[in-house]
Amino acid sequence: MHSARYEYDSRNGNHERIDFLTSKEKVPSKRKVGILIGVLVALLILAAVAAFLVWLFVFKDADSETSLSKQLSPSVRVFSGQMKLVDIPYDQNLEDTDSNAFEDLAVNLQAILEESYKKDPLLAKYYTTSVVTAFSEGVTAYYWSQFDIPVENLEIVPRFSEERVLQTLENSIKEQRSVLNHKNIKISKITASATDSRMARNPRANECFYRLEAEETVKTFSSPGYPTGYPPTSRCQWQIRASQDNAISVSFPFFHIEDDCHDDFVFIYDSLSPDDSQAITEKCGQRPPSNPLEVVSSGNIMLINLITDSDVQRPGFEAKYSSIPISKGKTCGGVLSESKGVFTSPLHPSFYPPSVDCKWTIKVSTEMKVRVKFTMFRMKEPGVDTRVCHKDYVEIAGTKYCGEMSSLALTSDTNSLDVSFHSDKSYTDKGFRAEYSAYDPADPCPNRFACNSGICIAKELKCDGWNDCGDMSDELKCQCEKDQFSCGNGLCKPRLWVCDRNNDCGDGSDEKQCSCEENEWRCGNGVCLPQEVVCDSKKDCEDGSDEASCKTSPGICSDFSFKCKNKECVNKVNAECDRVDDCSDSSDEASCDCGTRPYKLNRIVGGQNAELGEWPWQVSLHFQTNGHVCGASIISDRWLLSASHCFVTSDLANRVASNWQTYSGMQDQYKQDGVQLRLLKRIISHPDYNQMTFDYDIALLELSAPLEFTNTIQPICLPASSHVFPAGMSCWVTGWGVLREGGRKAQLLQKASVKIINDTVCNMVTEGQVTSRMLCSGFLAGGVDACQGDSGGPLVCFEESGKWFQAGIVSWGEGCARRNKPGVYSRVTKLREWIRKETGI
Ligand code: 4AZ
Repeated sequence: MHSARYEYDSRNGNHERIDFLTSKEKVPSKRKVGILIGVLVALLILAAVAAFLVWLFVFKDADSETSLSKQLSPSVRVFSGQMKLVDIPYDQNLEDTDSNAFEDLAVNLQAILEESYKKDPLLAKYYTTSVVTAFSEGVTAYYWSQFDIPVENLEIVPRFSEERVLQTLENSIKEQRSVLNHKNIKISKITASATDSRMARNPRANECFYRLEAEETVKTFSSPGYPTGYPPTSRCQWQIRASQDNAISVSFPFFHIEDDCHDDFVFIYDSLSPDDSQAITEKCGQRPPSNPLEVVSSGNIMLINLITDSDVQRPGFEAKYSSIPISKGKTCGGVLSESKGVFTSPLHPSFYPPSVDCKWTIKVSTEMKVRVKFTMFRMKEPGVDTRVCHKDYVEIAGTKYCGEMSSLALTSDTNSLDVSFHSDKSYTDKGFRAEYSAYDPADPCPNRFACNSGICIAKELKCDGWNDCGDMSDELKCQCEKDQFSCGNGLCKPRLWVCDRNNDCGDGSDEKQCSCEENEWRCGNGVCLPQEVVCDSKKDCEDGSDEASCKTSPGICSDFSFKCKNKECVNKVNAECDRVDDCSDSSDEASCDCGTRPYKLNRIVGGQNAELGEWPWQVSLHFQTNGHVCGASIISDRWLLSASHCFVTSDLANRVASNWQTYSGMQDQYKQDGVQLRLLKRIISHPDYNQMTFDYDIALLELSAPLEFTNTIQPICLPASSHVFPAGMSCWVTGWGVLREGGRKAQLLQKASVKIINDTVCNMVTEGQVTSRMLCSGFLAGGVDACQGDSGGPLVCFEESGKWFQAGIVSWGEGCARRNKPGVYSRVTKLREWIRKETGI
């Protein structure tokens, strides 16, 4: 650095004079400089204060206005559709976007579109461009048009309606037909739908744009970057064509796109333009191999779009495509005259094609009637009122059915029944599978009870307090038995459920005449306490029910508080992993990578076979060469949770870790795909496990090598010891245990929905054999339960947070699925601290 002024005069190239100050000159100026600096600093401060005040009162508001307008962005409105051209011979070259034929016709049509928009002042003002993207036989041209509305005119966006655009185009076509038009091009029909601007692509730009020819032999294509991951801002399009009289079938054996459809999605059209009125489906998320996406077009064209906008990279998809005769997707219906059989929507379980109508006439012998039961029914379409079903539907006896239905069974009035199926031009789905049978009206359900809905159920299920028919007909006109309560609405419910604070009758009558006064609280065990005991952060009821559902009592620690890592207490029900930071150190939201299933699953009606990936924490424990013996659950990549009674038996070999094999990711005992075998390093049985009473029936299994989490292998969330699983909550138990008492073990993983049973009731029905380390779950009516071989497996409950938590471990019960003998489970919340102590989890 120089200590003198040194400047260069660029004009004359001479150096200016350099003055070195002598030390003598410097001394007297020191005070002067000091004063000068002081004055300067004071002035600067004054100026800064003034500037701040001026900004505060004059510019600040204006400034925030400009920053607001900065947040707004111009609106891009895109409409797409197709036009039918008259008197133009179809030239194969039109399929090639680089050909002159394509270019000529496209340019002319684009000009016609532009001229049409000019006839509407609003559209004319903001019109930017039109692009013809394809032609197909007919001749049909596919196009999109774009309008850009600047920030200052955003208020007019709502006026850019589909109707306005379509009306303008239709009027213009009419006029042109009567007068002369561009190069004698006649347009007979035009459509226009509002379209996501991300799907408006120029095929000549060629970037991630593919033209495919579907043939009889199956070919494949995949998303960019598959399987490593697609780029974060992909705008890809696949135009698929097949020869005349053929339709296009596309299936996705692998499909894994981001879960949030706003960011990333695949949109499939029964057209060559992204025209919503001809959408087949929009999908995102991940699909298991058992539920692949399979779509079929109605004609010989299809458009597939992949739009990605999220930073989270997913593998993408692999697709197989081929042509199938159009008739294949439309052959359906006919006369069914066997005494029983099955029929399905076209191409089921693939999506049915758009624009199909079928009618089945089921005809059985004259003295019989027809029963139809849908074992799967899914005809969902966005924006459809399922009471009206104005789009796709199944029609039986004048009633239309659509949407997703878990149970649909119908009977005929005569020996014949017509079933019609209709799919319109847009959105298709998996359709249905139906079983029909002939029945004798004099004895519709031999040795069984006939529901009004037409189905037959076991006689014992009549008047048992449960809606087994699905239409309540098995619970009406019941003579309640001695051990049953007669509800106001005519239902019978077990007496034990009266005053258990669950509205079991449905009309509240079982909870009405409970003995507590109005200003009193009734504990789960029937004891009445003053209302003030509720949420006072003290456990007043024996079962803690007075504190179980309190929102907050800040700072106070009780047995019902969630304890943060920093020892803070949160008095909120089930605070852990609910996506809200309740602890100041966020420890309630730490370790929450659990309890989710990556696969989007099929929902098949009825049947208790679990699907692959439905219970990804379920483990099968095999002992020596005996095959499956017990269940377990994954709680981390190194630890499994199971029941002590699987290991602590009279046979000491059961306690030896090396005698066991653990299979994770399994669904079918005979299939090894995606299954991870791990041996055990250590078995830790609870030291207080009691072989007589099954108290503390819990064991931790340390794996010899860590698991690799996949779509079918995931840990379950362990509840905090303060977690509440209220009585009446529906949870699920899973396992390969025997299908009935003394029966065979299951080959496929089974699932059963069971309800958490009130502790008092649990204690009564087990004659006092349950300890506080146990809970009951199931149905007092019987029929659904865990059984031998399910032991050690998990009882899991889905929480509002969107995660699954393990409430219990299958432990014991008197027989299986017996009336008034629910399953007994080890209560995980009570054993939570022991798990933490042993594993650090
Ligand atoms: C068992 O033997 C067993 N009904 C497991 C569960 C139940 C009964 C028996 C519950 O492993």
